[in-house]
Amino acid sequence: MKPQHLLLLAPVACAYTLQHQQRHPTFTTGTPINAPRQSLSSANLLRMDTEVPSLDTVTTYNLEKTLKNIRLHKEISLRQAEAQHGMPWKSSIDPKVKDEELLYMPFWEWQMQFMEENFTNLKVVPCHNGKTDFSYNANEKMKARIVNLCATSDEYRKIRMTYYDAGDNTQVFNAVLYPDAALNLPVLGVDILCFNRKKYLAIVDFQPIHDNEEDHAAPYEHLLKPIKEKYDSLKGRMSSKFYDETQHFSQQMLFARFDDEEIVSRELFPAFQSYVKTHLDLVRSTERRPEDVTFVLECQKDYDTYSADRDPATGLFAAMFGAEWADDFVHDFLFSMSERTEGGPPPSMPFTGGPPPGAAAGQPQPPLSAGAPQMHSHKP
Ligand code: BLA
Repeated sequence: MKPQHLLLLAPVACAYTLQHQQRHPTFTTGTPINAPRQSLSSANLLRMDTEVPSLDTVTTYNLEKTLKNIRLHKEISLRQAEAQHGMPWKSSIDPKVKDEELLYMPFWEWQMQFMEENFTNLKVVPCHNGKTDFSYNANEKMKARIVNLCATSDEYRKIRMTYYDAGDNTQVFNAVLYPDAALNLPVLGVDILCFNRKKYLAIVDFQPIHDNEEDHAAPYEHLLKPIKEKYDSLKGRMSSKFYDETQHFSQQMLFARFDDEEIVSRELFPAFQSYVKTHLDLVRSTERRPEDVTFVLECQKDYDTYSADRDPATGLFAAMFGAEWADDFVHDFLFSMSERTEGGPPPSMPFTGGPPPGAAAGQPQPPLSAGAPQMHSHKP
């Protein structure tokens, strides 16, 4: 989270900031503690957007927790936030699509219901970076639209969900759940895509925040193994085109490229449900260690930076919604603790989506956009 994320919550953020500044005079850019009152003006708050470096992760975490407990706005429920953009949609933005228009909407709907029924103190968080509202975007001409929801609960520091609908061309459901930072546990990641109604890609994983499983608060791969064993079509291996399978991916990742849509309802949906439930069980059964917060946040931040640098979707979003929106979306919404590469190139790779034939389970498989130039150069 960057200072600009707090702009929506400006009055309280500011009050808290000033109070905090008095205790920790080095907190911001060196503004004198007894700076004139004009530092409270909205003009100054907006200047924070460009002039103040990112808050440190622990300060941000504490700030978020404080803000969470203060009723600033009229709080809206998860269902109200969902309904703001007419979700769950019943038909595609592309009128040409006929059957099963929104292939992955049942994933969204089930997760919403599961969260409502099982998460404690579930609250909506604005999808905003102070400049752009990321909750919805559309390219009417290209017949593509995206909807995003962000929330928090006692169990999860950040929950985000995305549905991308571009008719038969592309359907995506993407979600990440970050455990509360007092829990040194893997992040739950979901990326499920369909291209041209022919090629399907699915990844669901407890994404490690450390190189070794044993460095987490509890081992977890043994919980996933019996689930994965039941689903033969989800035992594939990712390529090395975008990510490194040894970093932030577990041995028990569900991974599949396939061309038979039946697999979605027969295997992927129940497997996804089991992984989500098992993740919540893990979160619930793990003891909180407040002394781990700083460390865990740093690890989640590394995960964000790694993911933002490599996210193949940046090209897709740049093509549909413009390079600037895409870059901000990736760094300020999807992976909001990520550090941007200084002077890095703006996202420009057009998304090709040209699907390869399916490959056998257990073998690394080429990406759908094989041959396209890599988007982001990795940070040094
Ligand atoms: C691959 N994910 C991809 C690709 C796209 C997306 C376009 C490349 C497809 C290809 O050409 O083969 C799409 N990623 C998205 C979208 C969003 C996004 C639309 O973040 C955001 C809304 N990706 C994740 C998460 C995981 C993940 C949380 O965002 C982990 C579960 C995994 N996506 C993942 C992997 C690949 C991938 C591992 C590469 C597969 C491969 O190289 O074989």
